[in-house]
Amino acid sequence: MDFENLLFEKKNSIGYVTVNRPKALNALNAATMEELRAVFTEIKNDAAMRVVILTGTGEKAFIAGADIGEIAKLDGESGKEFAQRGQSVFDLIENLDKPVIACMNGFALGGGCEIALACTMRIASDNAKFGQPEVKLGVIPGFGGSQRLPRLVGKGIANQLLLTGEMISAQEAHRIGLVNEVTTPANLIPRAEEIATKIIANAPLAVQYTLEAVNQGLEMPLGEGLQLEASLFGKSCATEDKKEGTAAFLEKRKGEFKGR
Ligand code: CO8
Repeated sequence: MDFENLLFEKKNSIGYVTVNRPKALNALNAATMEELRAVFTEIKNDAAMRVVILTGTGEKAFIAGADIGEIAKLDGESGKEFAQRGQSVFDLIENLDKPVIACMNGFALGGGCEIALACTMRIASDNAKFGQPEVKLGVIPGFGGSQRLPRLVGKGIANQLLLTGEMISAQEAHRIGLVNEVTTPANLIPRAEEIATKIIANAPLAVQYTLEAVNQGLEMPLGEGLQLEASLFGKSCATEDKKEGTAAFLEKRKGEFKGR
């Protein structure tokens, strides 16, 4: 599939998705959002792709937000519709059944921070900057920021970021738990590949069920979440890979997983 605003590559079971609108600091216009929907749908349906690395072209920006030129034209009705359409793309990323690692290599603002919040984990280069500056434009986050940010960093810190619109450094983002790790720009993709390789060595269905347990469980009261965990644990016990994984341990060898 060819894209105008994305680069897409597959290598060693990893899908590399790069938002590629450097002239607009990789801002997400409607066309890019639809391309993201298409590429993540393709990745979801491709069992050979196990982990996704999402980043932005260049060293200045991961994604500097939704395209402000397009936001300027929205009215009440089209704004709601635009937000819902964008949210459905980010929901697809969050519920892909495969880990998506956001590699934040520069400005991650507004919709750029929100897409990363929908990813499974976030790694930042030490020059990255984060923020939800929507209030400075007279709007609020529309791609999940008001919901996912407080769930990740807590209500008080999220409120401060959402209400001031201030940018924070990668170090501060790490301190508040917005990003998992901070590294140098040169090490950003290699570090994500290291994490991806570790995940890919594990049993594919166990990885998928773990994502389901965490994503769905966080939406439930603890008791229901524990029931969900027990039933997914049961499903994992019924897999060939569980036989292989436990046998490999007992036989002191490395497990060879088949995703069955
Ligand atoms: N949209 C469109 N164009 C952008 C955007 C953007 N978000 N960000 C940067 N650009 C463009 C600039 O207009 C400029 O274009 P040109 O060269 O043609 O003038 C080019 O990228 C380079 O940017 P700057 O010259 O501004 O670069 P600086 O280094 O001076 O500043 C900043 C970098 C600080 C990142 C600055 O560009 C900036 O503040 N950008 C906007 C950041 C922002 O406010 N993002 C949030 C947008 S709102 C949002 O994401 C809401 C998401 C939910 C929407 C829900 C829909 C209903």
